[in-house]
Amino acid sequence: MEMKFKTLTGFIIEKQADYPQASGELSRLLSDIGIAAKFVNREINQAGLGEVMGFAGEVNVQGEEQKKLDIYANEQFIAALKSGGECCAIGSEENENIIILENDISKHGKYVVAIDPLDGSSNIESNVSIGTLFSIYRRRTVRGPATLEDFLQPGRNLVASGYVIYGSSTMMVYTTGYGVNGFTLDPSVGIFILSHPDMKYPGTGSIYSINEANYFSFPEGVRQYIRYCQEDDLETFRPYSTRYIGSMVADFHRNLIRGGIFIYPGTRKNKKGKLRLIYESNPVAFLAEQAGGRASDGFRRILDIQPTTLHERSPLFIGPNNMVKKAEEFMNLYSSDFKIE
Ligand code: P6P
Repeated sequence: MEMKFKTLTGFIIEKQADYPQASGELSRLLSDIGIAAKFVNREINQAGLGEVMGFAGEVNVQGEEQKKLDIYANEQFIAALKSGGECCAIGSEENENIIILENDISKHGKYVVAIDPLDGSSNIESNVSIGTLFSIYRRRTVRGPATLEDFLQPGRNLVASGYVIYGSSTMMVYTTGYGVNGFTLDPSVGIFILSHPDMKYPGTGSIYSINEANYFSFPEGVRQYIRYCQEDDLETFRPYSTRYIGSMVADFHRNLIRGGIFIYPGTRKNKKGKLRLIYESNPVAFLAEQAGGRASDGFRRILDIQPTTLHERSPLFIGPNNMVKKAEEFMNLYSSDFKIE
């Protein structure tokens, strides 16, 4: 009897021929991420039950209280990447400095991985979907341990990126530059199954996602765009619907499927906004472009931004092409002083 579905592992191997210099290392790396995701998924599903909930009493580099699941997720992805041997260093939201993997099999790894192990974790108690974000680069340094230089690459150098969303079902969505594919975890057998082949933004969208509580600190271009979204115009499906859950992976995933723009802009106080360029904006920007969409900081393509530090922030405007372009029009018209060179 023939299996009627494709598993993540089978799909990765099948698509391996797409990768230049395909030698299986990237396939192994993606599989390692899938394995760690299953362990994190199990803990999240039990979080409401066990003593795993609640604060771990430690604080991460962002100065935020760390929940135990943050730490657990970080440890799981580090362990999986260490054991796989394809990755020689990790940059994580939970660690101030990069983690060099110097065990015998990892130190020769060709890739470095940037991760946000559990984005949106403040939503854990309210059972809102949360996610893991990952970005995979080829290391730039040629000998010795990896360095920060291996992570300070513009997103256009990404070899692969993706996320795991832990929600009503758990999915892994990723791209290697040849389209976006989504896999749903069948927890009864512990395998990810291809459920969303070749994901693309719908032709146009009618959702806008932004934390409007910050309205009065937004640039005028963002305020004008919000008013544009709220105007009556049947031809352009306005007023749009506003949807914002405060968990970027969940907001991005819904907007990718139903068609919508997500904006986390800079404000007068924080011109670079809140989201982190290397392990939050870049991975979803790669996915968005591969799904026929667009991602910018309101002016510049996200994937062209040259990072200067591991945890630097960037404003994020991401979604269907026409929606992001419209928002950029308002930014150029009203808020060119927010341009970051
Ligand atoms: P705010 C979660 O903490 C996060 O980093 C993203 O997942 C989310 O989009 C954003 O912050 C929400 O931030 O300021 O709207 O609560």
